[in-house]
Amino acid sequence: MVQKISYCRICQASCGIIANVEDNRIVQIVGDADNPLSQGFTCPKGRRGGELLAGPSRLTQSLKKQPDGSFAPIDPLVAAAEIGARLTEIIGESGAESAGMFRGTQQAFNSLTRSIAAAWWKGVGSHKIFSTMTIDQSAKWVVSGRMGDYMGGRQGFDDADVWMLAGTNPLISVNGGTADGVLMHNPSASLRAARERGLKLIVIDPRRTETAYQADIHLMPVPGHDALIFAGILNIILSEGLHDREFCDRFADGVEALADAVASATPQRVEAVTGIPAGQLLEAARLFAKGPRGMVSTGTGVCMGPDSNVAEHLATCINVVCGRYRREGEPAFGPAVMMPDLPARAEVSPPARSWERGWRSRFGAGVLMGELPSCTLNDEILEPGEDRIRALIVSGANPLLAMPDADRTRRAFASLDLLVAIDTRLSETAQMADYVIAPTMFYERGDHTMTMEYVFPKPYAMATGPIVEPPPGTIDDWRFFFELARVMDIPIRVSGRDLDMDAPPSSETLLQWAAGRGRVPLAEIAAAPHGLLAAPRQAKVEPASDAMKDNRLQLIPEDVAQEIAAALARPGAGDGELRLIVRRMRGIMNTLGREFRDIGDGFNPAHFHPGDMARLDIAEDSQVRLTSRHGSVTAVARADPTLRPGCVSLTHGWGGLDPASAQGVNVNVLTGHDALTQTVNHMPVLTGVPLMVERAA
Ligand SMILES: Nc1nc2c(c(=O)[nH]1)N[C@H]1C(S)=C(S)[C@@H](COP(=O)(O)OP(=O)(O)OC[C@H]3O[C@@H](n4cnc5c(=O)[nH]c(N)nc54)[C@H](O)[C@@H]3O)O[C@H]1N2
Ligand SMILES: Nc1nc2c(c(=O)[nH]1)N[C@H]1C(S)=C(S)[C@@H](COP(=O)(O)OP(=O)(O)OC[C@H]3O[C@@H](n4cnc5c(=O)[nH]c(N)nc54)[C@H](O)[C@@H]3O)O[C@H]1N2
Ligand code: SF4
Ligand SMILES: [Mo]
Repeated sequence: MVQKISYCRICQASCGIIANVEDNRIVQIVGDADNPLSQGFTCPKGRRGGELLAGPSRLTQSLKKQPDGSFAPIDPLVAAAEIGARLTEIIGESGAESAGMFRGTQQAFNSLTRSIAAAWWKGVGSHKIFSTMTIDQSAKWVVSGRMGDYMGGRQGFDDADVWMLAGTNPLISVNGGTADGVLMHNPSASLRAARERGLKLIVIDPRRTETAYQADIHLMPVPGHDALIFAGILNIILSEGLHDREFCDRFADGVEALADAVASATPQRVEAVTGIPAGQLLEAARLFAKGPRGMVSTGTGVCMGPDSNVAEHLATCINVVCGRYRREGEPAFGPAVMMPDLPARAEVSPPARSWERGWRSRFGAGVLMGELPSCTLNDEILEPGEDRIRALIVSGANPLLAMPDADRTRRAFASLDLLVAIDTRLSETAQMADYVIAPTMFYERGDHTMTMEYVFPKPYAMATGPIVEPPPGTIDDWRFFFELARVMDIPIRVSGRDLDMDAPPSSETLLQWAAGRGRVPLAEIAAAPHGLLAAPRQAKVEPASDAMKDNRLQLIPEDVAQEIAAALARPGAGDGELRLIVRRMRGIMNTLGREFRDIGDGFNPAHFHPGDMARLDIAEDSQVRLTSRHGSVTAVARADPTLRPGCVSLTHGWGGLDPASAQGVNVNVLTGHDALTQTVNHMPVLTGVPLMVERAA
């Protein structure tokens, strides 16, 4: 048995690990205590990572769908040649826009795939590129696009006096919201330590989560009204004059108009709609405003609700009016080590509103951070039109379960002329595909943490080589895209270099080039086996540059003002109304990890407050029928006293193509496009969804 040092790539936390390897198999994974970022922490799914490589669900060869619907093995290079030829044919008939690409979470934790896939896609010339971000927290992109960004950096968690976590449960998700590395490693102990040094924690969550248990104030609202709650908090701060006037005068436009816009959100109104006692809201707003340091950060509970864009906008307004950013002369924070980075300056980068310029889809969607909203993908495939998507490449994603409106997604995918899934197992999406490409997995390939740097709490970097050999039939994700490009005669340019299409570089060379503009040479990073912490990039926040010094954050542009008014007028829940809310499981990463059958229940139960179960005469472990305006599923009921009454919490990522034999149910049968779908990012409502519940026969 040999011990190998590496890092886990199941999620963004990138925890350092030590693996015991025997006969090319990982038999045990433990946290690496010498890793300066994660310091020995791992989560249960990370410790089980080896099973994903060698377990029964692992695909070790690529597959091609046969006329009778079965799969037969195919060499990945032969598959690339056939797929490339078919794509060329479809594009020749219907134009470049008839090809689409969908990128998922597991594309993101692999430094080379995204850039090579993007370079290939540029040559394809289609705008139809989608990712899970627009069914996740793209409200953050929308806020930045409409408000602008302060470029001096956010205040940090380590020296904060107060922190507000809304709609995020980092003790399970290791994702403290706004990508600033809050509570990313050993979250439970880190939070306890922060509170011991005096941090005050405010949590807004309809469930008394693992995180909320540690809160000084836990606001437990009816789900789906975060916009009103944040408006209520702003109203208290601005009407009591608790805001940071100096920061506002220097960097923000529209403070008075914002105060007017939120004036109707009185503590009494917030209480009437959300059930948060008026006194508790006042206490939370004043505690946060007192600071003096610390931020509001939000997660999926806010970004997946109705009015998600304006809720996120108002949360950011709380940070702005309280001035919770690093000022000129304060210590700067920059996580970039291998990534090129902008210097921290006390200035504002103006709103870009990229979606208002350039190309627009026939469904009215503009381009947001280079991509189109995933909620429009089904229309792009199903609605007749000249640029209808006929061919779709799915990379590191399982949209059949992840996308809202599951039944329609399935119809859409079934109608494609070509569906290709690049996946390490026969996911639900792969099962429907014409070709399934079996890639290598983490621990079988070298990589570095470059693309994750922006979410790390410290300037940290690690490089790893492969620690086991990949199954012989597999191909690196990036290499498959390279092969498609070669077949389609598309040149690939990455890291400022044109690749020789007849002689692909090695992964090591590509990783080296990718990190070539970093401030620490890759050789130095690779020589630190446990990863390294870099010295701060820049000591202090610099003054504004001449070109940017007059820019200001736009707190309340016209479209935002209208959306605030609509959100604040939204009625509360009717008597006895139940609402579906989002939840994540410790042992599962979206749809990945269901193969660990002994983690959790092996399915996704529908959790109810015991009082609701009594009222509806639902027994523990009995079958219940959940019906929304989009569809119905039958799930197993479980009592969960941590929930606010009226909430039904059900994890996504379960269920399958055949409900009779699937583990759990697909919650996205209950979600979809409706009147509450957001402008700009077309974000659907995935939490706070009204439900009817009845006992199933
Ligand atoms: N174990 C595990 N970790 C994961 C993942 C996983 O699947 N499993 N997924 C990863 C991914 S892709 C992401 S995007 C992140 C997400 O990370 P988080 O955003 O932290 O996700 P959750 O832990 O579900 O926390 C969301 C919280 O919002 C609450 N909530 C529900 N509705 C509302 C509402 O209307 N208002 C408010 N204020 N709160 C509400 C829920 O009760 C829940 O506690 O996690 C990542 N980490
Ligand atoms: N109702 C509801 N829907 C949701 C959510 C919710 O909270 N509620 N959450 C949303 C969020 S935040 C997200 S991020 C999405 C997640 O949506 P996805 O990213 O589509 O979901 P995953 O299950 O993570 O899909 C990743 C796929 O990549 C495969 N994979 C693993 N390793 C590799 C690899 O090395 N290479 C390749 N090519 N493939 C690999 C896995 O087997 C898996 O099938 O779901 C969204 N959908
Ligand atoms: S939190 Fe868990 S899944 Fe994420 S990187 Fe760490 S060990 Fe892996
Ligand atoms: Mo996500």
